[in-house]
Amino acid sequence: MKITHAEVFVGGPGKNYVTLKIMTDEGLYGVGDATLNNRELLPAAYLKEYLIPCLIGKDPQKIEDIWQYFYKGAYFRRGPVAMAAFGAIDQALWDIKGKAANMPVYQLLGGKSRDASKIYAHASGVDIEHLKDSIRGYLEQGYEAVRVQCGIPDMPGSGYAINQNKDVKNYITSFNGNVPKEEVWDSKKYLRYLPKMLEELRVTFGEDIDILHDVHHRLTPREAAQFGKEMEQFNLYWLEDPTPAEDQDALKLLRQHSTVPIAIGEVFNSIYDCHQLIQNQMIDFIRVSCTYAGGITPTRKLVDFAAHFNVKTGFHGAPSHSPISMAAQGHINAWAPNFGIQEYLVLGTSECDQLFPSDHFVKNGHFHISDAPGLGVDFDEKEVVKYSFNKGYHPVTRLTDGTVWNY
Ligand code: GCO
Ligand code: MG
Repeated sequence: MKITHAEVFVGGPGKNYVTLKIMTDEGLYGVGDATLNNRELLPAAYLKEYLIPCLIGKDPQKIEDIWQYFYKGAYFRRGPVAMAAFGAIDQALWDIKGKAANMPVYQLLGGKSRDASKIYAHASGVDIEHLKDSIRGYLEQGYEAVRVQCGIPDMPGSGYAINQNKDVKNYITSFNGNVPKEEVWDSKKYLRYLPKMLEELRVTFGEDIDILHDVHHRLTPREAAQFGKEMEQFNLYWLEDPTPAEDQDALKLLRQHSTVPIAIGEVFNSIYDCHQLIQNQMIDFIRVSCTYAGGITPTRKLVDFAAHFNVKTGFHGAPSHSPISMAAQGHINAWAPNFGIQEYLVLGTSECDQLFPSDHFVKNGHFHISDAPGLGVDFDEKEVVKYSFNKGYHPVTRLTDGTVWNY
């Protein structure tokens, strides 16, 4: 089998999905997701200008060899742009291999370890009453786990990921013009309010619901240690990104002071970014995504490595991931012996389903993977022409005195 051509498409309903389609001389094709949120044109250009020309004529069955060829051949290794581009190629090749074998990808990985994989939804509110309504909405749909984010009193327009306009796909992207939106942050107010918020949620919703919370890299190591200690009483499923992920020593203090489960990794691109965190058991959940971490091939190795140190998966599943990478992660989740939970944003608009048709489905807070060969998700080229690229940015955060802080 040979790769004859490959094409990159940018666009989607409310999102600039970057979709790669790889075609072969046997008529089989595969699809992959290279969407790098708010920097979408970069992996698209990397694919078009540098990678696709090297793919032509290669045997798509040699997934490992092709991955090594691009990773080692790049010389400048890792980085989100390159890894998202490699990730899309890798997903598309697994899709082709599954179709050629007439098997879903989870079978190629070793078969199912569970019938369906637990997912968590994003509940948020400008204040606690809105947050509670948002949580109720998910509980009514059968979710057992929710991430909770709430506006902080006296800190207007801030608090990470507060979905003010109920637009699930876009609340972390500012599309307003040529520069990013700016937000204000005050850790003191946040640290004072969060215990009150969680106490009220436990009183209202009881002990059974799994509660997750994302700090989004905003605390100093000392603040995180104090906060983690305080969080123990609320029995969180996890506390995410308490400190900026590139300062891994920051976690030592938190670990010494608290047993709150820690989830980190959405900004990591490879095992080299987290092998020490995993080996030293500084985290409980690894949150890489199959796209930004270079595809199924390296992610599978990372998951296996983590299993030896009792670290579970909790893959990133923000709205920027297209249904293709969600499917790729769905296959890994179905197999992984150390699966924990999957972040999942309900993209299920009819436009999105038309662009990416599939039989995967969500029911009662669980992701059910289809038995279709390959990744089990298609891409409709006729649909994508309806969408054009819209530039967006992540917001920039400043402290009240104007100092730039971590978004
Ligand atoms: C999450 C994340 C995201 C990021 C986003 C950045 O836990 O889902 O923190 O929402 O902010 O992926 O592009
Ligand atoms: Mg996060």
